[in-house]
Amino acid sequence: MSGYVFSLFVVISFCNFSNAKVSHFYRMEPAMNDKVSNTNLVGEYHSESLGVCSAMCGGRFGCFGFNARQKKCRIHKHYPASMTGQEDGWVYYISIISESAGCGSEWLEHNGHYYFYGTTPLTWNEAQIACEAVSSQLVQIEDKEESDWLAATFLFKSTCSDGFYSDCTAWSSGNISIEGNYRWQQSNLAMNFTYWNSDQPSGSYLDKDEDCVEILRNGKWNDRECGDRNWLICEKTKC
Ligand SMILES: [Ca+2]
Ligand SMILES: [Ca+2]
Repeated sequence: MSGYVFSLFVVISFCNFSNAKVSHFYRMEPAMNDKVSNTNLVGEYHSESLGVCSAMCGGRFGCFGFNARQKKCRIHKHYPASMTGQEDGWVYYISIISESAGCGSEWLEHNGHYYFYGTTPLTWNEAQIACEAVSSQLVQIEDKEESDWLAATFLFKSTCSDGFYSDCTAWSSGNISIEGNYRWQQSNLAMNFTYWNSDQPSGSYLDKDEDCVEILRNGKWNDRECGDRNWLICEKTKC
């Protein structure tokens, strides 16, 4: 029963999803269109629009189909391996990150933790939701070794521009907005170790709302406005 209560909560809390956000979390999967399957099916629901349908899915399930003619929404926990029935009007969307659920090849292991690196530009809140959708959290950095490894592995690229803060950066779970001091948001632990880039954090003395923490390509950190779109790194301790 608790599962149903949780699902209802998810639907309510994601009602502010807009159609525009669909493209940040999902990509269309034309191979599934005009078909149905009961494999991994969470349910079929009435839905007035694509936005409402994606809100029901909420970034927490692997994929969903929307049928505009029938105003129906089919939510699948994971991508179904085969589509068994033919039914016109269905258009399907697959979560960009949920495809990497579990610890598949896109999760890199380092010191017993697993890391996923995503280059779909998301706000800090969206990035947090995206990591939670695959049973992980935005990365929490315990020491210099971890920060240096993350930067060297995911962020330092020959294609980075000269603008040090303009690309090759990624959200961590660091945030100052709720408690008034820097914490790792999802674990709610205080930051015992910090590794700020020179002149950072700058939000307080510039009087700007730079409440979220990103990692730069040199492994050091910058406080940045949470509504900015950025790459993300998710971390989990078990698969
Ligand atoms: Ca960590
Ligand atoms: Ca800053």
